[in-house]
Amino acid sequence: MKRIVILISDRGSNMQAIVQCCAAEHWPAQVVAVLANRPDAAGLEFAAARGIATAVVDHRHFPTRESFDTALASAIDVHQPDLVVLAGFMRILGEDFVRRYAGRLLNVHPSLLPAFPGLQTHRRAIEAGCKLAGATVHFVTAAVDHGPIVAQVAVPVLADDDEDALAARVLAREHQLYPLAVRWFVEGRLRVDNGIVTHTGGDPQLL
Ligand code: NHR
Repeated sequence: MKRIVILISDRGSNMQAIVQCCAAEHWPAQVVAVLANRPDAAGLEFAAARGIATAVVDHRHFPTRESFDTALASAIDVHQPDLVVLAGFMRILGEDFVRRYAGRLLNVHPSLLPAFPGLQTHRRAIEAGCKLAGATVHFVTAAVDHGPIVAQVAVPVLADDDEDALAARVLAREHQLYPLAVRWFVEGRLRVDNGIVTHTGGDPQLL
């Protein structure tokens, strides 16, 4: 059984989707812990109610990013994960942290990367007049939102969309995309060559 640790900052709706799919689809994996950088992250209750270990590493209690990263890594390593999943985790992680979990650290970002990395991605897509938006699951590297792309999903941008409307349309598809990508990882179906990720069974990596 592969051991998954999920990091959240708030509701962790993608965490919830992964926990539910993992159980319902009998993945060879278990979500062993959900960790948050905020004590009020609502997703902690969801996890605790399902018997999943939870912990908070509050970034505000650390004087530097490095000391936060070190404490977070210690809290993660207690659970000996095979995979660490960022699910709406909102703190940029430093080089040492990323190196420690290289090749076993995933994120979902709500844009069609490499377009619109970083924050306020939906607003920027609308302002640019994009007709297509979406979400990307990628391996996490030191360059934020620039790691090897595992899978993507596309949605239309509609003429009267505001940020919230577009965000909701993208998020609904993230809840399909992210569990699928995590499942591929725990089933050992992903290969990375020169920064290009392929599904070894040839499954489509665009939903
Ligand atoms: N860390 C690394 N090294 N690489 C990535 O690809 C990362 C990462 C940490 C988080 C998620 C990402 C997203 O999906 C993610 C990818 C937050 C910020 C940010 O600017 C940027 C990207 C992402 C998440 N955070 C501010 C900071 O100073 C804090 C913002 C806040 O607390 O609301 O860390 O979008």
